[in-house]
Amino acid sequence: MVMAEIGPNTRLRVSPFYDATVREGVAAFSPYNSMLMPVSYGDSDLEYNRLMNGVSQWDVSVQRQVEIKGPDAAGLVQMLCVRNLSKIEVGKGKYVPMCDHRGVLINDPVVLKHEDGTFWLSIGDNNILMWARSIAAERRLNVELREPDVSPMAVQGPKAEDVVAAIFGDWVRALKYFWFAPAEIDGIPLVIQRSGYSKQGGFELYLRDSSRGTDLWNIVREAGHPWNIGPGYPNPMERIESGLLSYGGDTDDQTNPFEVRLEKYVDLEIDDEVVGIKALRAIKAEGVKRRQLGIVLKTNDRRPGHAVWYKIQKAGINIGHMTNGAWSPRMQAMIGFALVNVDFAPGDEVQVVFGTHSNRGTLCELPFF
Ligand code: THG
Repeated sequence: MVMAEIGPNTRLRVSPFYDATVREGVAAFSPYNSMLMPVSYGDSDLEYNRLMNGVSQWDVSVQRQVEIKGPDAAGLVQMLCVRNLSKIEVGKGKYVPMCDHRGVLINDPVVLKHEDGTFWLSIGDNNILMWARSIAAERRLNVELREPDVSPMAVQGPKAEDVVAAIFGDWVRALKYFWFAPAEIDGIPLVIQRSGYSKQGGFELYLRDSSRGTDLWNIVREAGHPWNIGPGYPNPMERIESGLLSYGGDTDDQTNPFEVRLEKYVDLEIDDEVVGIKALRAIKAEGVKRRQLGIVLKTNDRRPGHAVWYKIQKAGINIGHMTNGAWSPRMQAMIGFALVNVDFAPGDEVQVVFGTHSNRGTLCELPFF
């Protein structure tokens, strides 16, 4: 796609790490939550290898926070999420699907419980602050909703723990998956969580003072020098190999959690007042029509990222879409996610239509690794 520049405007929020990423040589951005997320620094193989074998630092401030506070906070968070959160602990995050009244997936945030009555939803790409406000108002709940001054930076890869421990101390090594704790460095307040959108391990540093973005970036960069740290981003090659879902990328306005492998995060037994739960029970009873599988293409052409979903056909009949794809260094093949009719199964040979020509491919189970 040929793109012109984005004109000056006040609707697009600038990341606190923007200057730092420009200095790192950011080569492309993707729009996300009315912000820009770096998605390339010009050498995708290097950026992939850094994540797989070393450590990379990512501007993921587009993962905005929705803060929910007050006497009814726990109640509202549960109404918004189709996973049972009655046992969520202070200091621990959980990955949770959110649905609308039709049972359609509208986000898949990480929920952080800071204390009784204070939560953050660390959201994917859409306006959950607006959604949460309207649910809270319609149900007359006693909560305060706002976006706090919080901007996550991810540090990901097998050496991420060494880097984060070099900055904050060895206590971070004891943080278990999705647990978080407050911390400070050079007067910069933040929250450190063992989390991040890759399967290579690492942390997310939730910056709590947007005036200190460049400072925090540079602290991580300096500390990571011995491990050859460099810039990265939620990496399409790694995340597709690892089977991580991209809400809005691999889902559309009809997709329910069962179709995209999120069933284990859905608790159908929870209270009827949870938005979408009745619809999900009905969908479950009826059976889903589509499901997400992997696909391996029989071509060695490395294709750029998807700007559209490509049709998948069997004997000339449409059976679904390839929603995203990337070159897989570990498979030495083009791989992707296929959202297909449930009549098709791993092992089936299909055709993917790319504009004027098509490629053969084989459906497979997810994750690839
Ligand atoms: N970190 C934080 N906020 C986020 C994301 C993140 N907000 C937007 C987006 N990413 C939300 N989507 C996801 C998707 C997957 C995961 C986290 C957020 C994830 N999944 C693991 C998996 O699927 O294996 C673990 C899930 C589990 O079993 O608990 O981590 O990345 N702060």
